[in-house]
Amino acid sequence: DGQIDNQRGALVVLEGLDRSGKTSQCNGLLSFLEGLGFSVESWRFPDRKTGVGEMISSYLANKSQLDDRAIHLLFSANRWEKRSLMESKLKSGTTLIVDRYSYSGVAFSSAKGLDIDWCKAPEIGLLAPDLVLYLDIPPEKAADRGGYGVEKYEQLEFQQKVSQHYQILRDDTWQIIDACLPMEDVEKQVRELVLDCVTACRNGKPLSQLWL
Ligand code: NYM
Repeated sequence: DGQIDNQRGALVVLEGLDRSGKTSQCNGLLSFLEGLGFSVESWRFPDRKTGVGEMISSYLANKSQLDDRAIHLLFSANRWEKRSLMESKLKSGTTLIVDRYSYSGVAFSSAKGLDIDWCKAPEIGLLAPDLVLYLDIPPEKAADRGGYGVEKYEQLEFQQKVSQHYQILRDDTWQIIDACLPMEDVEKQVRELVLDCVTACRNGKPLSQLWL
């Protein structure tokens, strides 16, 4: 219809512990929405392809050491360097499916003991997701799923702390999905929630900013 130019895309974020199934769900959503004819892209943070992303990647691989606050700010900077592209994509009608965002940033860093408000501060002003799908899985179950890799943070005890810190960040954009259900059931719930969200955004739901 004639309004198509004004219809914005939705900012959909998937969050959850390592091994909660986020990446599979992101891939599934991308092809589902493409199949329905929507303009859609799948993004992830950290975006390891930028200069900042390379520093993050080296830190996660234990190839470099960084102060806890320094790495926190790099994760945040990695989102800031993509902010304007994110906004223009959304405004031109493209829906973004994003694997991790500011909630990972705050949950992982505050799980190390950093103050939560300090962790949130650099995220203020980034675009707020229209929908956060939290794939909820007990840390022990996530650990059973083929085990963790060798990157930093991929240990059960730390993931238990991250899980607790995620809970503090829940807000009304969150939908909690039981990630222990069979994958098809998770996928079905994810699709329904995302379709509703995409529709709301097309119908004029305004874009907002984080944590103001
Ligand atoms: N991570 C991710 C953070 O600590 N802060 C952040 O802001 C983001 C986006 O990086 N264990 C952590 C969570 C993961 C790790 O993510 C790499 P992935 O999704 O495994 O590439």
